[in-house]
Amino acid sequence: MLKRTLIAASAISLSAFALTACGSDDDGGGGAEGSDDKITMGFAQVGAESGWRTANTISIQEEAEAQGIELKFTDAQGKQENQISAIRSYIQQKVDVIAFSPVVETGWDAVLQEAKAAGIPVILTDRAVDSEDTSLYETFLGSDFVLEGERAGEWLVENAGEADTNGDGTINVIQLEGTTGAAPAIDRAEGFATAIAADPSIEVTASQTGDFTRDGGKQVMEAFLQADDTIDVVYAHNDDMGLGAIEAIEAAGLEPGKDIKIITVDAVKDGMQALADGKINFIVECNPLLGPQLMELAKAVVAGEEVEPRIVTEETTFTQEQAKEALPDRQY
Ligand code: GYE
Repeated sequence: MLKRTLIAASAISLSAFALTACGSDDDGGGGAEGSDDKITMGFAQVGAESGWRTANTISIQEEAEAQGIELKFTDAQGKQENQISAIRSYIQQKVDVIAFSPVVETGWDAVLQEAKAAGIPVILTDRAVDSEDTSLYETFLGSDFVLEGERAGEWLVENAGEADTNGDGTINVIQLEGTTGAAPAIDRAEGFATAIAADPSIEVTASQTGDFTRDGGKQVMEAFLQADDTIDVVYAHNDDMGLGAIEAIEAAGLEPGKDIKIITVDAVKDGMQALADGKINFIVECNPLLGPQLMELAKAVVAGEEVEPRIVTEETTFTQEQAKEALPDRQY
């Protein structure tokens, strides 16, 4: 019911926009051609922190082009305040639809209220917000990060014997967390903790953020290796941090994948190559190719159609053998 009223409200404001837009010169003519029906999307991206993010950005840009959607794109360089200003500027420019991938989960209500008051529909893509008011966005398209963490933990439970690399009967896990406060960091930690609770010999002995970057993963791992010589397993919330950890492990004279087992999330090409090479032991896939679904959703919400409030992307997992098979056809 509420949804219908909202859609009606945004339809009215869109047609008001069409009437006034010809006189507007505030966006250099971009989406302001009132007569043509090309959709303008404002997209506020997190940044360029990882291979996953690069693949996600390319997918969005290519698909906007392919589907004839005019894309205004900003890179927030990992800062929430930059994303908020980008969204405010899209509201001012009266785009038809705003999509964004929130850096962190909290602190979005005010700017989303502004978009709603302006009648501009918002689509969350990749990451969620923790707002109670679900009328502030049309839908959330992205992965189930809790499930991803569970898949990582279940693999470890099933392979606990071989993961006890120093054979002392306990499996000490180091966790490299994603960006603090980001949905995938929170949820991947939660899902993993739930799954490993099935085996009391598995314990997360240290956990710190590497900010989803290769460099962050490397630095945190260097510090952990100096402080602790009983590490059996690294669980990294993304491939890039796992790849950084591999560099630190090799620099310490140890063999990644053997002396220390490594589990990561994403399955981007570099991660898959390291998995096929035996340096990573297991990867949980997280699909970055959200462009096609996002553009379809954008068209639907702009047309005032009702869309599913939550769309979960389909994903799998990869062992070393499966990575060897999948690598030749891997797109990203
Ligand atoms: O796993 C990580 C990226 O939000 C799912 O962000 C995304 C995560 C992805 O930086 O590599």
